[in-house]
Amino acid sequence: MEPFAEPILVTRPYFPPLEQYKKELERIWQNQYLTNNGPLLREFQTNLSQYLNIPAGNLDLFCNGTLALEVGLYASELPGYEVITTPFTFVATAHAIKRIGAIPVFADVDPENLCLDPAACEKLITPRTKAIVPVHVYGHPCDVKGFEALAKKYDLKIIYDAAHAFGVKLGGKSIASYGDISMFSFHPTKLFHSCEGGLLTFADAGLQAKLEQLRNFAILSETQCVDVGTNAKMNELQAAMGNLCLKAADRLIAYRRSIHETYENAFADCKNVRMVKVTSSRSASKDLALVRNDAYCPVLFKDLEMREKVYTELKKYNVYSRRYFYPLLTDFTPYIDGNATPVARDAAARVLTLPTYDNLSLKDVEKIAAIVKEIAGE
Ligand code: T4K
Repeated sequence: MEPFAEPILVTRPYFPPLEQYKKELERIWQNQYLTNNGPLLREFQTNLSQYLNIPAGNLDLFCNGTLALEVGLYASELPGYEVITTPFTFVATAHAIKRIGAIPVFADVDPENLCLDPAACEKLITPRTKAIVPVHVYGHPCDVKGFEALAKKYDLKIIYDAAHAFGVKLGGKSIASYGDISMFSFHPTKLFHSCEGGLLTFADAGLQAKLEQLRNFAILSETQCVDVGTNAKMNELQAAMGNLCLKAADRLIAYRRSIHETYENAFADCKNVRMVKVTSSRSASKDLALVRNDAYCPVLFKDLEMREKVYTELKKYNVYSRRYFYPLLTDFTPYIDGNATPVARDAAARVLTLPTYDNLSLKDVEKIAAIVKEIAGE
């Protein structure tokens, strides 16, 4: 098979029509407001509230997902406590926990959809555990009922890292409605973005004022500072991009569905490669109706050797897949940990995320799948 003429990246950001963005820039120039709760940010907040069907008092915008999570964890009063999370995620999840002075404890994942496993978490709960941070990895829904049960039984906070899960619905409502807090990343590698950006949604509307304070240095006035805040504000250029991308979100999600389906069909009869399942048959939430977002296209190979071969050889065809998420966080210096997480370790060794984005044609997806099968064998 011939290599692609242009590089095929694991993802490429959606760019709204330039003319539309120029119009938004003109508004910013007229407003003479660039950041600090400007009018476009407030508009973006209203638009997201409508899109997600979450009251405007239950969400807040940030300059990126990492700081959003950090501020959400800090506001939940977790410093000094143990927080259980997954080692099979992007490193930002653990960084946010550690940077606020909490102690990340790593539990294993569900073998089917690779989300944190509530049963594995339960075994690690101690009197110092105050929260669990499950990740809806790849946009796959966690076992929200399982975590709800743990929260009740042990009086824990559940704070979802929903960085990948924009647009996902579960049980007829946004996935943002589950747990105490959810964090969404609006980084350009996500299917919905605002250049950089992050969103927190939260069950307790009383949290909003605290989050707004914390993301603005925790200053109340020119003469009052009440906590150790930070600067995590989203600016007007980000909000302008977010507003335009939101108009395209449903179409982008629908197109990713067709890309995912194209890979699914191509690998349906393969022994050496298979798609990771979106929902787990072991999940107590498996019967909740799911609207998926197909944010990523992760596949599992027979073993590490084969995954490495495919990852390397794809580059000869001008295809740049990524090993999201390899290595495990517990292999990184700050997080080396004594807990064994064999399911996560096995997945990290065998997983590869294949290209998916708006401008990738289905014909090209078929060709990528054919190349993968040629390298891995069927
Ligand atoms: N929690 C989870 C579970 C996350 O996955 C993330 C972020 C976070 C928390 C934190 O959220 P943020 O603070 O980021 O909002 C990327 C992203 O930087 C990161 O946002 C993301 N997860 C992670 C999974 O992936 P890299 O280092 O792999 O990105 P990079 O620069 O290699 O880009 C990937 C591909 O996209 C490349 O082939 C180039 C292409 N690309 C990228 C950008 C930014 C473009 O074509 N244009 C672009 O503008 O981390």
